Amino acid sequence: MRGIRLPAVLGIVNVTPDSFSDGGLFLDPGRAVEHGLALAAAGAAVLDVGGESTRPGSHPVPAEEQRRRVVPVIRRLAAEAGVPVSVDTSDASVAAAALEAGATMVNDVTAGRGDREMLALVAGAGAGYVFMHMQGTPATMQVDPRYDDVVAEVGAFLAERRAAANEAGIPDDDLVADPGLGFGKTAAHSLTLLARLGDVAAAAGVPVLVGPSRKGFLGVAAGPPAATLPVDQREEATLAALVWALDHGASMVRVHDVAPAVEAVRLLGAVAAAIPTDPDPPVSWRPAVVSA
Ligand code: PMM
Repeated sequence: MRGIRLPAVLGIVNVTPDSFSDGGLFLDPGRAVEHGLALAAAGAAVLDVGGESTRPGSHPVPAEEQRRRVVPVIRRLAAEAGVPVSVDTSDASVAAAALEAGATMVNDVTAGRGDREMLALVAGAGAGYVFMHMQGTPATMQVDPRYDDVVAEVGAFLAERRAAANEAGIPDDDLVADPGLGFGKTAAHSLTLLARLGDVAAAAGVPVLVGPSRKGFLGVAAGPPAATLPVDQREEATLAALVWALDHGASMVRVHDVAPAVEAVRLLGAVAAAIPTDPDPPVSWRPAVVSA
């Protein structure tokens, strides 16, 4: 992704009354801007501003209302935050208004299938583009999602949407693919996508973003047996998931709580830098000899 050093942390600014974990907290534009500035100060490389919740069971928000929510926030963050601003929308008219207000990236959970104008708009603006896999629509996507092979199907979808974006004039340097954790997927599907993220990234052919932050599959997988962690107790599981993802092929993570994610990125970088390259390493780095 041009202009963004990878791996990168995207900080979420939801200007919505009903997002699943922070709905209503930042509906007031002043509070949303304050929150975005705090996320940038905590090390977010990008701020992702959205005016439409895509939580399971949600319905589309009219474009005019999305514009009313996000444009004033994006205008101020683009001027003051010192980091690129992305707009989380699948509506091209909302994306156009956001780009005009200073956003330089579009995060589209429909990967261009929600609005036929989207790919051409992004290409014409020379903007960055995150395109995500989703089975169905938010209204019904969690009603019995099914795949024969979730990794192959999501990988093929991302490859097809990358080709469509290229065809519309968006170069690979501006593209980021997202397997869409929790979007038309059971907990097992999301875990399988994380487990085989390297295969998903190879199929996509462009940098990969994942958004595990506070999602339901974490509550299922990290909670005690036969229980689910409530949404306000999923930060540790979020961190574990994103460390796994960054170590297995992700180049970007989209999170609510930026500071721990930034620390995790730094730590992974430090560990990677400490990997010995010496073909004849000192004794302490050699595996211990276990005698029978
Ligand atoms: N998740 C949500 C919203 N937008 N965009 C991308 N690219 N990937 C995601 O996983 C994603 C997204 C839902 O989470 P939120 O309501 O907390 O923002």
